Amino acid sequence: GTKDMSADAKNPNAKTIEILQSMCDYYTRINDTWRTMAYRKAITTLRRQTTKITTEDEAYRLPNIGRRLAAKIEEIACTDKLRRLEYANDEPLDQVLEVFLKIYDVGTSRANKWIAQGHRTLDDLRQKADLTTNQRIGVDRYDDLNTRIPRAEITALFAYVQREAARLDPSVELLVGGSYRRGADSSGDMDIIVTRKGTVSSGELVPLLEELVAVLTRKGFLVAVLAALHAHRAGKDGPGSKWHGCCVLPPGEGGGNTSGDAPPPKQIWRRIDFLLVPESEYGAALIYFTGNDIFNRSMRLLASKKGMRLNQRGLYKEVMRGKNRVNVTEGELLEGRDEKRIFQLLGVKWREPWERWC
Ligand code: DCP
Ligand code: MG
Ligand code: MN
Repeated sequence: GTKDMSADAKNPNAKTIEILQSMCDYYTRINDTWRTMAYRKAITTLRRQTTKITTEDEAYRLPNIGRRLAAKIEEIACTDKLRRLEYANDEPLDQVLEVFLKIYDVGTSRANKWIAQGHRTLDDLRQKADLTTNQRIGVDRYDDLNTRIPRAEITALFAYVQREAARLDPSVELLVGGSYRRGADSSGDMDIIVTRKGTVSSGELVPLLEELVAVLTRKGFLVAVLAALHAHRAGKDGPGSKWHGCCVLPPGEGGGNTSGDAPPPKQIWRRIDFLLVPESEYGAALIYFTGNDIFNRSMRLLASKKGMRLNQRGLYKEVMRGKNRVNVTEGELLEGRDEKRIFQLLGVKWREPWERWC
């Protein structure tokens, strides 16, 4: 690590490079060739920069710098040191990072900040960290929310929701999208798409979902709110078009063990998402919320190659307007409500949901 020392000293990222170099030396010592290479490449990239890189996003946009390394670069730039280094000889911090990253709604930057503050276990976080309401749920229900949901349980949970929804409004239509619709044996969460004939905006479904959430909460089915309807900004999806939370099947509904002397097993909290979709956008929303994400990306790419645009609301004809052909509107709507028709207009053979794994 002595090469280019004089040049590095003049580099705006000198301090960052120096610390990354010590990390690189450490990884060389413990024969972690993969990380050694990653650090070497990142250092080379930083040497070429003429401005100081201070944020994770900035670093991540550069060549050969991954998310984790980008977060480390931000940490160094902000604190002039890397906590990771202080523990490099005795703490398997990557394992801590792995644990923290599986907390609901926690990303690399948040997780690394906790590590930098000295937290090493979920108990540390529970007792000493400043957690948001959602992070606390994610920590307290860590095992639950990282346990996959068997298909049969989703079927049972959905039957419960559908029964209550039909009681409130017989004309509402519910469907489970996501990996369940793709035929998965188990899913990370349950994605319920809610629609009704004749609707043209998701707002029309908001009162119904508010009622449904209230009923399901009263009955003990919904046990936590992670994203409430009103918490969503009015954006492209329309105001309050989704609700995220947790649910369990109430005891006596096949959820708890009601026979025998043994205490009922503790219910596993399951992630549940409600997505409000007007009938006019149902087909496009079905494609989007069925996924998977790779399949969605390839459909969008195909659309753009054909001068069209696909999003979760519809398939549009691209209209280029204004200076520099900056596209100022969504373009002319070609199709929104019919899933099969969207495939047709894109000129691709229909694929059943279970054929959309990529
Ligand atoms: N989706 C997407 N891009 C994202 C996130 C989601 O296109 N970044 C779409 C495709 C997904 C669907 O939304 O299939 C539902 O998102 P989930 O995160 O619930 O993913 P899945 O249901 O596919 O998988 P899991 O079993 O983990 O829930
Ligand atoms: Mg899902
Ligand atoms: Mn989901």
